Amino acid sequence: MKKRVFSGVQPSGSLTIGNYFGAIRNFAKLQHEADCFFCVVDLHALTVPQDPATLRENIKNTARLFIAAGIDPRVSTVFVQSQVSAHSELSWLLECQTYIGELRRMTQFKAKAGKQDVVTTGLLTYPVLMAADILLYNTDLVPVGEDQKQHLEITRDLAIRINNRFQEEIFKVPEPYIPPRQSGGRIMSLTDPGEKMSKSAENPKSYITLLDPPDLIKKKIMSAVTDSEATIRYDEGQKPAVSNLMVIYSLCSGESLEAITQKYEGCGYGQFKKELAELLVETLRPLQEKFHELSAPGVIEEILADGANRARAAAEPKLRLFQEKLGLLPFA
Ligand code: ATP
Ligand code: LTN
Repeated sequence: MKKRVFSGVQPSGSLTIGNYFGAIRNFAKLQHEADCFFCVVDLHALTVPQDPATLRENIKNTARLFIAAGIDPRVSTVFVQSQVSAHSELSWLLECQTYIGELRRMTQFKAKAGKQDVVTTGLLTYPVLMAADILLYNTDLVPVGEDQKQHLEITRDLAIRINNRFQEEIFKVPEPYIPPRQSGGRIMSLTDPGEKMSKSAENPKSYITLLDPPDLIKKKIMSAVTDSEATIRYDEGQKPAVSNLMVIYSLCSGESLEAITQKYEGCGYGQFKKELAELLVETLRPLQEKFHELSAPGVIEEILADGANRARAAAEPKLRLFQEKLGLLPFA
């Protein structure tokens, strides 16, 4: 039996190279060995304010980028969360099994709540909806970046809690699939190497999107912060900014961090950055070309309609099972 893989990406902006190296590139790799579901989690994006027209475009563009990055919609199921109502339905049932205290402790909640004037309940219960996404599909593996580790732990805790309560395996307990930092698990901001690169950050110089044109990529890399030492070596603690650029270089070229250190011995940051920018432009070029082909009217809509049908069929039996276990009436 093939393993089941599920992951989601928020349509909260244009996807960054952090999303790509941390998650989406691995989606494309996993689809050949596992039965994969990749979801544009639009309901999660609503936990912070969104402009409706922009959100609608971002939902379609996120799905287009999945496919441009190598996900084959005939092999993997690509769909939009709000089109499969089982996600919202299970989320409520799980909320009734979740403690407020465990949600308040989430670092992402604390960080995002600190930036809002008012904090909605959705921002707090966000990890429960994520648990619903994952648990509906009997998921074995969840490929995500390092920042999602805590959310996966709460998903596992919920599954274990419910299975214990009913004394049977209702939900499969999923495993995280998180790359080490040196392989893209946490790509840092180009302007503040203490923060992760994020598509909803205020300063666009802090991130590179998958659709940035070559000139803009070059500008952003050339203006990325470094340090005053002027040597290229990997040291996360002492040289976080340069280490981050080296990780991006290594992910683009396939060279090890040691090989990059040797190659640039005695070179200044200027030459290293210039070559990194060129590498990144070449890495993103095929993806950008494919993205534009997918922009023809109706193409992505058809893929998503088919994906939603497949996802509904896979998700509904689990929702019905849990409803019945809880004492709700069987579905007529
Ligand atoms: P937002 O800025 O709206 O919070 P985000 O850019 O953090 O969004 P998500 O949609 O939350 O992106 O994440 C999609 C996937 O990309 C998740 O698996 C997440 O762990 C991964 N990811 C996000 N940012 C990074 C990063 N900087 N490095 C590695 N992986 C990342
Ligand atoms: N919370 C995740 C997005 C997300 C997700 C999921 C990831 C929502 N549901 C299910 C994996 C599996 C994020 O912010 N990156």
